[in-house]
Amino acid sequence: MHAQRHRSRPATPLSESILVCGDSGVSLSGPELRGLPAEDRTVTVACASGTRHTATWTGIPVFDLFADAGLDDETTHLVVESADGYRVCIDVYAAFDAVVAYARDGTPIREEHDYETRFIAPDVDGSRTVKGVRAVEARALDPATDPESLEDIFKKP
Ligand SMILES: Nc1nc2c(c(=O)[nH]1)N[C@H]1C(S)=C(S)[C@@H](COP(=O)(O)O)O[C@H]1N2
Ligand SMILES: [Mo]
Repeated sequence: MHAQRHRSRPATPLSESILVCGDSGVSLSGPELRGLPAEDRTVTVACASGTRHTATWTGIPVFDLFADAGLDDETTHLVVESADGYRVCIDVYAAFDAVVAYARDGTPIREEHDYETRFIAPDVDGSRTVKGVRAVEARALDPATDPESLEDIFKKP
């Protein structure tokens, strides 16, 4: 009987909301996020520091988050921010296949870490795969603006 407990896993609950800033600002609750259709992405997270691992992530395609907020045609970048202030700025083309993942190789991220979501994209450097996504903002950057000037990429102590 004990052995049957994990055979059918309930849908991953998500407790934290994500603020989506497009044409308007919309806060999507954990249950709302969990209700959106999910897709899988197999991605190698690789960083200059030497970190490298490959997994299949399950999550919501990032542009689907903008269904209610609305996404301007002029959008050039997505700014993705974590609760810890970690912030990245991603070219929309690089974000094309990005998901806000909540499971890694079938296991809810929360079961193994102190965060429950992660911005994951095949064409994005590992250092920009934000853990614990709190906000996603669409920006239309002037060509003279350096996207990195909007970032806050720091090493955890
Ligand atoms: N919120 C947040 N996300 C983060 C970081 C961070 O410090 N804070 N570090 C980044 C860096 S530099 C890397 S290499 C990867 C490490 O992910 P891993 O722990 O799964 O190897 O997470 C990225 N995402
Ligand atoms: Mo890193």
